[in-house]
Amino acid sequence: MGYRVVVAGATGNVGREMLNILAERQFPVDEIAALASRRSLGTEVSFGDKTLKTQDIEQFDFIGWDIALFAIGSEATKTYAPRAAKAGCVVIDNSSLYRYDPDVPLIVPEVNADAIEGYAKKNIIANPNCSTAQMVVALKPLHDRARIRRVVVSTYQSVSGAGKEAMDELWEQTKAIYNPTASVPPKVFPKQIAFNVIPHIDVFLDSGETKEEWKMVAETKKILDPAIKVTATCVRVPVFVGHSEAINIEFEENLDEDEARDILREAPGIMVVDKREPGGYITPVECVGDFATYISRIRQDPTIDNGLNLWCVSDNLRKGAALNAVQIAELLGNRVLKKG
Ligand code: 11C
Repeated sequence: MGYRVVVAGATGNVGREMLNILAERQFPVDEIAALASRRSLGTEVSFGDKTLKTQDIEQFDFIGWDIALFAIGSEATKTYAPRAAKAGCVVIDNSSLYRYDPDVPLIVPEVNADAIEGYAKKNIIANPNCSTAQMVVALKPLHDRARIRRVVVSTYQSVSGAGKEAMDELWEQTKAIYNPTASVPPKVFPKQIAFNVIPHIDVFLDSGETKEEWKMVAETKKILDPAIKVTATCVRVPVFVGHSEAINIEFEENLDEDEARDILREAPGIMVVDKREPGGYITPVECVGDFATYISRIRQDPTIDNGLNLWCVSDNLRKGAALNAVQIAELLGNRVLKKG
């Protein structure tokens, strides 16, 4: 016997990946419902070798459904997550709405799987922001060995994190660069993204940091350790899929680069590609469609005591969103619901 599973937001970048990954990982599904807003109704989506017709989320009755994977943004989540949760369906939510709620666990299974026990307070589990998910996968095994004091991270985030229209904007602007009669002014992004980089993701806060940067701080503390200090600069780059991060870590104890490399090689969810030669590292185009978080360029930071630098790349639609959500569903199934 398997589960009755709902994917809400099934026509979006993340929703489609949720369906792909449920099928790829052979999640024990008895029945699946693909939900969309009225605007996208009638759109068909793939689930393995099947095609699903989307159903109207507004009309959907969640009673009798076990798990709902939500990728519909905070506003719509506010309406539909409590409705699903109240009907007895456990919501795994990809929006930021519940991430900082003390009664909702925020989970990256490689890091804090035991937090799943807290799901029942609201019947909701939160999925982290993509830039946080891949970073905490990399930090966790190193923190276990040498205790992390401070992290300085700069991100290089792909446009798919901002949705399908953002991907179209990069594509159209790139083509227009070669066509002097065409012009594609910025719409989704505040400045031209083609052949450019933009040091701004999400809204600005009074502190001067952006919400994306704040999320990396708050979520790392909730998932991994509230004592870790994090400072982030989040940058949008003209890459379609795959977020990259340059991470500088200061530890309490000494950890040399060779031991760090060995620890990371053994850690769950991580692939180390770290040859000190041209091309001996991973770039975002190479991680697309993969489950792993890739680590390269592991090296000592000689400017501080106990410092290490590394380069971390992952598919933001997968580990950063849909894969992590499906891994949470697997965890919930194995530890709590026990049907599969
Ligand atoms: C981006 N990280 O790349 C964002 C997308 O809080 O789930 C995901 C936003 C979030 O634009």
